[in-house]
Amino acid sequence: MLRMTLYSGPLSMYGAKNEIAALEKDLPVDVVMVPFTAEHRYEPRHPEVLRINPKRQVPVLVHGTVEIFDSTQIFEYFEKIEPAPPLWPATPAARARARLRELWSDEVFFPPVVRLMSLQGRLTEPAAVEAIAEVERRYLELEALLEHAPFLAGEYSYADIAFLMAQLFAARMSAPMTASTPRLLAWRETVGARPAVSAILRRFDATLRQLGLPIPDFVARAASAGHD
Ligand SMILES: N[C@@H](CCC(=O)N[C@@H](CS)C(=O)NCC(=O)O)C(=O)O
Repeated sequence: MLRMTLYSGPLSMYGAKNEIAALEKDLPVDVVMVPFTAEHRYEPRHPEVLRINPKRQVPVLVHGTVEIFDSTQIFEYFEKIEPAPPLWPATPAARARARLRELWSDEVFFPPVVRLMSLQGRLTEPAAVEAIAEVERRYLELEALLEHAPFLAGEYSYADIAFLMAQLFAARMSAPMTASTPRLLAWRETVGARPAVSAILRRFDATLRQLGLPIPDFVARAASAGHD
């Protein structure tokens, strides 16, 4: 298969979703890390990102003449060009549920985490307290879901990859999962132990360390497990 280029960022949650999926499917992907600093964030934007994505965001994928953006669109492309191992369930109903759960992660779970990004250091303010409470309610929803299945949508799928990354950012933003959701904690251990996932967690550990940013404990554990 022709090699492809994935433009991602060292701390891009959405790019990391695609990096994990590429590793799971052993796809011939070269990852290009766009410039990112704590001070200037994604400025200056990578020229290929500016050319291909009108939203000026990573991830962006180039595969021959195919140029696409958005992590979920890239998941769909990966699944078509390399169906094995499958990362969407087989039946239409199960697949629809998994797709919805993947969307839920980015568009329902994540918005309060985004709000928390500008509220760090002001966590006792009502807006922050409400955002953390909303994240905690979402964790409880998933805890109930995991009573019936080991993964978020039946078998391990893109839905698990998306939520693994989203909850990592929630943990970084002072809204971590806790002992009140034991099934969810066990789910994270299982997903985090997958080679494709732990490779990316180790990368996050190194980047956070380099930038002098706090490292969620499960990320540090995954990194130290990789060095045993
Ligand atoms: N829905 C998009 C979100 C992409 C996104 O928010 N990317 C972030 C990095 S994780 C970014 O490029 N942010 C810079 C910006 O929005 O200016 C996806 O799933 O790819």
